[in-house]
Amino acid sequence: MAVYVVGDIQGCYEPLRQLLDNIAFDPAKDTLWCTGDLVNRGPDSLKTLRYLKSLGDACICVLGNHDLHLLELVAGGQPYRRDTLSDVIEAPDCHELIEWLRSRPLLHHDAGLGWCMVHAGLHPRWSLNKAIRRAHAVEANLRGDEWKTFCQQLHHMKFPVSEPAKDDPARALFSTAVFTRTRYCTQDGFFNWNVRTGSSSNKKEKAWFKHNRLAWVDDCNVVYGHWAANGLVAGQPHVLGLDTGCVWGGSLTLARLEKGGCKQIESEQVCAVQAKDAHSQPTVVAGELNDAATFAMMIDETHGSAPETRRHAAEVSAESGREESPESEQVSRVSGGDLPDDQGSSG
Ligand SMILES: [Mn+2]
Repeated sequence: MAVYVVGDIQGCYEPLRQLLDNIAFDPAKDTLWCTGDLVNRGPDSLKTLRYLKSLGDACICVLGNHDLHLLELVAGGQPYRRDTLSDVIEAPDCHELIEWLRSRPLLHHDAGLGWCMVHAGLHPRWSLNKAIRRAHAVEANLRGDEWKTFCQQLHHMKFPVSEPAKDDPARALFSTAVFTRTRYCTQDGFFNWNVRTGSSSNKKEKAWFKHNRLAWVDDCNVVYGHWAANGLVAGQPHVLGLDTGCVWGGSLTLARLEKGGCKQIESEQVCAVQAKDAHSQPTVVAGELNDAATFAMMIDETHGSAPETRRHAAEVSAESGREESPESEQVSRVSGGDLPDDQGSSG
């Protein structure tokens, strides 16, 4: 009866299955949480979706920006050059998979466990209850009859940098961006949707979980993905960041969640597999859930504490900055209009 949470899969189906084999995941007893970005850029988006859907109630996924991009494509949006979503779109069961995907939540909260999961982040001024209300409002749009209209808005419109008024239709766009794209924001809730690596030049902007006053902090711990350039964020008071960039040549990381919070996330609760590139067979870098030594090694590799691995982290960060185009290409779309794929991505 364990709850496991895995970081951004992005179609890396083989590493996922290897990771689940390593922990002897049993869907009859265990639950798998996924931090979103289930699909795109990796080789096996279709297999990944089919497998996660087949797990039924044993799997809880929140939506990430790449998952929303898939919904946007089905709703008539334009594909990006590096998309690897055509296998899903051309699949005979595409309709069933899309219906399943658009009914996934943006936020999942387990009160008994004391953990909440989102893809990217939360607003510093949102309590947990307010965040749940904001997520429900977006989910109603995605699950409703007008879901394609909403996805077209997500695809074409610019995200507000701060929260619009209650009756402003852009509020749902802003909430969607908070849950699925957040990295840097100010204490007052002004979000920078463009900076994704390194640090922001605006001193008031910090990583969303690093502000002094966070309205949700007394209500739950938060597990998230999305920020591969930051690598594994563990041992923090309130957050657990699990996107270790499998699709960029990093690793796919899984943790076992328990009551009591992030400081209890110790070595024996985390394991990871690494795929040299997204198309090769994964190798275990920290496959024993109780092997503290290999876990420490993995932190070095993903967090960049040794010179060799700092370089690796920099490569991952540069790569993700250049390639994560459902974000960057939206930036180019709204600011530059018809820039080619690779331009405008530096934000
Ligand atoms: Mn993401």
